Amino acid sequence: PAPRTVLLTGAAGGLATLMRGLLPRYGYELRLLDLRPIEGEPDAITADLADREALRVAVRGVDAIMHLAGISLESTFEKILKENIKGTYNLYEAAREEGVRRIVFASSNHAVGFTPRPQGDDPLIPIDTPRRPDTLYGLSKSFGEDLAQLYWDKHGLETVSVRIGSCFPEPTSVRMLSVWMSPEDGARLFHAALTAERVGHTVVYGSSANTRLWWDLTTARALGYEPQDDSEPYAEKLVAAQGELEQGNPAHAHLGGHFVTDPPIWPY
Ligand code: NAI
Ligand code: 15L
Repeated sequence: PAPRTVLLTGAAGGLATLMRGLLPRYGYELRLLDLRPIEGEPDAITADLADREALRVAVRGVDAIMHLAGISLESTFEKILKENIKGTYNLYEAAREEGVRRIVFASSNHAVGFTPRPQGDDPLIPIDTPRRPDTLYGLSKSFGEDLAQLYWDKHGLETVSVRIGSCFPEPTSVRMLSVWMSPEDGARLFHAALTAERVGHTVVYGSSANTRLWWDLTTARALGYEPQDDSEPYAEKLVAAQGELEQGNPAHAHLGGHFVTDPPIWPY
């Protein structure tokens, strides 16, 4: 049966707020969880991923989990360890203990961010390209993907790991013309990830059908995802303001963009 009740972690965040507006039209009942209270959502669960007992109660009886909670940019190792590594582990343990069958994990392009971007006639980056995190943040997403694989192999808990590009209402940089996922396509992809049959652990890139796309959407399409949007209408304005990506500029030469060259955040 198609999942209906979905626990959305990180529900106060930017991406989850977009999805809270779009997913109900696919028939989902969303149970919300975040560290922060959510205005206008008195039933939302205010809990920390560190609280194992609260997580067990939160996941009890849901058909699936969309795991978006965590730190969404580079941070210190201590914070990444607590929120993204231990937090994701705690959620998987709660899901295993309560018999939840599927998780959709918000991975990130930064798990492979040090991969050189395709230029000219280069082929699109395949989903099985070796992981090359560009940050401790990207490393934590790499951990999440491996955790998902372990829980599938050992416990039969399914995951779709979505290496999201940039899911915002509009692309705001020339790089984003390649990696953008429109919110509507995001909802399409999450819906496909929640409903496709027998996914085991499937890893997909999350983006729209951009003219300047850098990576291969085959595994996402195999879930039934059919992207409808393309960032190209935004290109003229963005390129006029920022110029095309420069060859030989390391911040322009990799999938992860400036995450590759940003200085580490200390204490590393
Ligand atoms: P965000 O930072 O706006 O939202 C994250 C939410 O998680 C926040 O509301 C925060 O309070 C919550 N959170 C953090 N630690 C928590 C904890 N210990 N317990 C409970 N809640 C906690 O980030 P955004 O942009 O909404 O991203 C959502 C997820 O998608 C993140 O995991 C991010 O890494 C991933 N992602 C997002 C992309 C995007 O384009 N927005 C791109 C790639 C990945
Ligand atoms: C991410 O993983 C971040 O969570 C998001 O805020 C954007 O920076 C995105 O990647 C990106 O690569 O643009």
